[in-house]
Amino acid sequence: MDDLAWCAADPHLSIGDPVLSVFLAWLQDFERADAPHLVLLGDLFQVWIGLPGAQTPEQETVLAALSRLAGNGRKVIYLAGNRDYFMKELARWSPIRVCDHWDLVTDGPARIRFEHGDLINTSDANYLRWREFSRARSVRRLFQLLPAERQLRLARHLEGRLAGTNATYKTYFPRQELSVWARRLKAEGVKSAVLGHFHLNRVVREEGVEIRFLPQFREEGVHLRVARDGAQTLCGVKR
Ligand SMILES: [Mn+2]
Repeated sequence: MDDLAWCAADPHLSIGDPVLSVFLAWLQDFERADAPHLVLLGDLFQVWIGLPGAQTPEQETVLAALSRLAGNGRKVIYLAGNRDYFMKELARWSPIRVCDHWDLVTDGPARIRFEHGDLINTSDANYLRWREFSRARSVRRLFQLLPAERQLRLARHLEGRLAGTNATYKTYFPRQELSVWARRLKAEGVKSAVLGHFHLNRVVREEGVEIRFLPQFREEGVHLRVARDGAQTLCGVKR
């Protein structure tokens, strides 16, 4: 095995979700493979609150598996998505590294940028304000004062609120904003990027940057493997 990284996007796991066992089996496959990096492109759960008291049993199970990987020297990188809250907090009490974007350095000429993708549509000011507000430190402090079961209930409420925002956001493809984003990457010397969030299976070229939209783990049952030379392959997931 010469993979540098395995990557999955948008599992959107929920309580009692049958896809949970598929995801855990995939983590076991990753454990058996030699790849040093596990890159999770965000929105791993329907809603994930990164506070220690707010974890569902499913989240505890996944965290235990991810912690075991990290304990064995694997790097677990989490790109925060729009269903993820207070994830910087999660990075404080778990071995998961949380980022808004992250670059994989390959043996080939290209660095590969990984990002969830919800921040690209800069014309959706309402959404960006909501993302900013819901993740603010003051909001987190208030949230932390609530008992765990109220934290979870509020999480469900947030989920409902988010559904509307997300639907509006997904009704069109932000071609223009994507091009602005790609230009910035190019200026940073990044020529290749991987995005989740859009639930598309597509590779496009914008401003000379190759952008891969990684399809949803739960719907399409695929993940991405990146070889040491930077070559990308979409692979199926055992069900
Ligand atoms: Mn998303």
